[in-house]
Amino acid sequence: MLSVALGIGVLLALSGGTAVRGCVAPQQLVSELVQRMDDSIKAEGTPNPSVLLALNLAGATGSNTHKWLLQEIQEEAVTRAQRDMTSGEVALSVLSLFSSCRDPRHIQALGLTVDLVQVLQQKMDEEMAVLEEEGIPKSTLYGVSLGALALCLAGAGGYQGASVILAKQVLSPDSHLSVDTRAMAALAMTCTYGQTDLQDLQELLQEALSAVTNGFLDEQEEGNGVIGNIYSTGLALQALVATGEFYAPRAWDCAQAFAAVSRHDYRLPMAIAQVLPALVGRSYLDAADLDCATRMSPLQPTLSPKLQPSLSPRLGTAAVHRATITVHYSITNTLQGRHFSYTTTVQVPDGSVLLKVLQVAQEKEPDVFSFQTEQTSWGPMVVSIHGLAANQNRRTYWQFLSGGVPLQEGVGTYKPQNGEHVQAVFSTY
Ligand code: B12
Repeated sequence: MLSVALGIGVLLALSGGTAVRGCVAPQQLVSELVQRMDDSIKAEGTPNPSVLLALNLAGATGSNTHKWLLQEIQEEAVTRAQRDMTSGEVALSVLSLFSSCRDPRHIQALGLTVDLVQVLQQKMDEEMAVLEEEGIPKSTLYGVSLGALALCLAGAGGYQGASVILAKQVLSPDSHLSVDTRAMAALAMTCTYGQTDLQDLQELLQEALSAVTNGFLDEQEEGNGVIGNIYSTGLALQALVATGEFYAPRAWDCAQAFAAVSRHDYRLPMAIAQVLPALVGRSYLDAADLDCATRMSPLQPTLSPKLQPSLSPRLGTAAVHRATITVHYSITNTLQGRHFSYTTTVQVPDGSVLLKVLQVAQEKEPDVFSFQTEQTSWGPMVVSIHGLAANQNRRTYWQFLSGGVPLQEGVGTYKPQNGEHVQAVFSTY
């Protein structure tokens, strides 16, 4: 398993290309993040196209787990894309397959064939129809951005209209898009800008891209390298890598940003997958632009013996002698149907993740604190509490807060402190 082709240094030396000059992170950091992602592949179970995409962009393509992941993603594409995937999920599959030197228009596995680009076009048509009718997309603007980016890289129709909407949203003072969404929209708009000769469209995109990227540079300065939070910083850095011409002649202090990234101990494969491309001077825009000719020669592994195997997050259930902490936990719904509000106090081993708190609360009072999770690319997402389920059509979800401030991590990652009060509040997005 540990035969990841970590000849990263070699590849980086070869790649050059699209990297912003001087903006490449220390090789040790890159190798360690690649290793963590590679270790996660089989442990996670569900194939994650973002991980494949990031490994390819970092040039780490030689491991057996990489091959296995590519095969799994192709199998998922032929069996699930049309029926079960959102536009964003199909787009991520398209990007990951492009970066694996596969033609997403012709994916074959398990004796089946699928044209993923066509599937994506259909899903984006649905997004656009809902957007035009209701002013919000079927999924999210983040998903629409991913879709527009993938269609643009595929040279397929249907991304220009989406990019116009993204540009208008970015420029609207009322839209309050997250850093993550603005970053993904910037990648889609940059691709569109490069593909169009329409002057009106170019001017609109230029204005939007200048607004997003200058905003990111301001936020980076204010946040000492962090743009939004540490988990949105990866995508924001990818956008800054790809959009130099829209903030020129202003300079980007990439060293400050990379120092902030180096200080954070990224463990979640998904978080690593979003930050890693920027650390090697690349972005999702480069997915269809990798050198497939040199891909076939496996590199020698240069694995550092210090690297730890399997660094995926774990529940705090195995500790035998750990001290316990007390956590207060509330669930509140004042949004829909019968309103309710309940609070409990539980003891869990010190260092437990929030999911453990929910589990102990449920064991104590199953009639009140019952809950359900769904496995996602970011770990377990709480989709229902006390019988009240999140609903994509109504745009409702269970939001988690501590001291009134939204958590920046999910229940599978966040570790509450002794005496902390965590609230789950049924909310809209
Ligand atoms: C859109 C979005 C949401 C939407 C999803 C709605 C929907 N039906 O699509 C809503 C508003 C519900 C949401 C909720 C939360 N989110 Co959110 N979300 C995003 C965003 C902007 C895009 C995700 C996406 O569409 N990806 C594309 C699709 C194709 O991929 P996907 O894997 O199928 O996407 C699914 C998962 O991402 C999942 N999801 C979304 N957010 C989260 C968060 C966690 C912790 C988990 C486990 C799953 C999850 O919902 C998506 C649709 O099903 C990302 C930004 C990013 N950088 O990735 C943040 C992001 C993933 N979210 C984040 C957070 C913190 C949360 C919350 C924990 C916030 C809170 N305080 O409550 C909650 C989840 C709580 C819970 N119930 O468990 C963080 C995760 C960081 C981390 N280390 O875990 C991110 C990275 C934003 C950030 N920079 O802080 N989110």
